[in-house]
Amino acid sequence: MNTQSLQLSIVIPTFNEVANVQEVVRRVEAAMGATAWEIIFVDDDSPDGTANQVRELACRDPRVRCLQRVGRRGLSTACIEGMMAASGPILAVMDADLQHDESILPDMLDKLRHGCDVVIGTRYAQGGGTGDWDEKRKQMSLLATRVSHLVLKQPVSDPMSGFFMLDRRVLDECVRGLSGMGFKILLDLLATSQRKLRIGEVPYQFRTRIHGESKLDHMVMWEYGMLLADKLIGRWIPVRFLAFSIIGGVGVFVHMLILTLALKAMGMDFSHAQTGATVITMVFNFALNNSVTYRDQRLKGGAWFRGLLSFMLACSIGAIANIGIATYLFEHRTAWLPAALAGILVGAVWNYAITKIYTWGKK
Ligand SMILES: Nc1nc2c(ncn2[C@@H]2O[C@H](COP(=O)(O)OP(=O)(O)OP(=O)(O)O)[C@@H](O)[C@H]2O)c(=O)[nH]1
Ligand SMILES: [Mg+2]
Repeated sequence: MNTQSLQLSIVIPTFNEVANVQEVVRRVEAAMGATAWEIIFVDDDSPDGTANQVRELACRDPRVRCLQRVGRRGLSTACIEGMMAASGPILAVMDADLQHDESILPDMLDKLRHGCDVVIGTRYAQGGGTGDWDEKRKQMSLLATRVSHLVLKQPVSDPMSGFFMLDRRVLDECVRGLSGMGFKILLDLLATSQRKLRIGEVPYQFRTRIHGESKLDHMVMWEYGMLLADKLIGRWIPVRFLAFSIIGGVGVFVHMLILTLALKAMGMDFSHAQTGATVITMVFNFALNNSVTYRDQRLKGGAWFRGLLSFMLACSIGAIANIGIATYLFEHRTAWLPAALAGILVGAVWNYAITKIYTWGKK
C-alpha cells in the first residue's frame, strides 16, 4: 500500500458497468506505478448492482470509493459530484467501460505537472483515433466538435472527450457556473472558465466496448443542444424554461388537432371536446417534459402518476391566472393581442416555476 500523499483522484461515472469496474481498477493500478491515486466511482443506482461491486472492491482497497446517487441520472452531474468528493490536487475523469486508454494517465499527469491546467485525452490528434466507429458516428462527432467552437474560447482538438485531467483549482474557479447538462462535462468546463487555460493534449485510440451497453441514445443530440443553449443564453433565460415553453407551444398544436378530431370526426359538442383536448394535452405536455426537460430526474411508476396530478393542478391554476390577467388588461385598454400574450407569459412562468419545484422537486 502506497503511503505517500495522494496525487491523483480519478472519477469514473458508472451506469450498469458491473462487469467492468474490477478490471478498470486493476488497469489503473498497473498504469500508475508509484503514483498515489484514488478512484471514485459515481454510480446512478445501476440496476445491475455496480455500486455493490464497487463497495466490495473498496472493502479490500481503500483507494477505491463509491458515491451512489439515487433518483438521479446524468453523466455530467455525476462527474461534477465525484470531483467535488475527491481529495486529490489533480483530478481525472475517465469512463468505466475500458474504452479510454488508462496507459496514457502518467503522460497526462506529467503534462499537468509541467504547466498545464487541463490535459485532454484526444482522439483527433496524430496517434489518436476513434477505433471501430462507423462513418455515421464519425460524422456526428465531427459535426458536434465543430459546433462546440460556438462556446469555446480557444482551439481544442477533442472538446467532446470524456477522458481528461485537470488541476483542482480549475474546477474550484468554475464549478458554480457549470451547466451540468448531458454528457459533455469537459466542454462545460472549458466554456465556463473565465480565463485562458493552458491546455495539453495526449492522443489515444478509443477502444471497443467489450462488456455492458452504450448509454448513448437518440436524446444525446438534444442534451448537447441544451448544454450549448445554456452556455450561450443561460445567463438570461433558463434553458429548461425554454424547453418547457417549446413543449407548451407544441401542446397548442396537439390540442387543436384533438379538438378538430373530436368536433369534426366524432361529432362531439364543443365543451366536451374542449375538455377532452385540454386533459389529453396536459398529459402529453407532462409526459414530454418528464422525458425531455427533466430527463435527469425522470419520474417513473407511481411517482409518474403523482407527478401528473400535481402538474395538472399547477397548470389549471396557471390557466386561471392567464385568463384573469389577460381579461384584466383587455378591460383596461390593452389591445387583445398584447393582453393575451401577457396572460400566456404569466401562465407559462407560473406553470414552469411551480411544476419545477412541486412536480420534479428541483429547487
Ligand atoms: N453515473 C452515471 N454514469 C453514466 C451515465 N450514463 C453513462 N454513464 C457512464 O459514463 C461512461 C460513458 O458512457 P457510454 O455509454 O460508454 O458513452 P460513450 O463511451 O460516449 O459511448 P460508447 O462509445 O457508445 O460507449 C460509462 O462509464 C457509463 O457507465 C449516467 O447517467 N450516470
Ligand atoms: Mg463508452
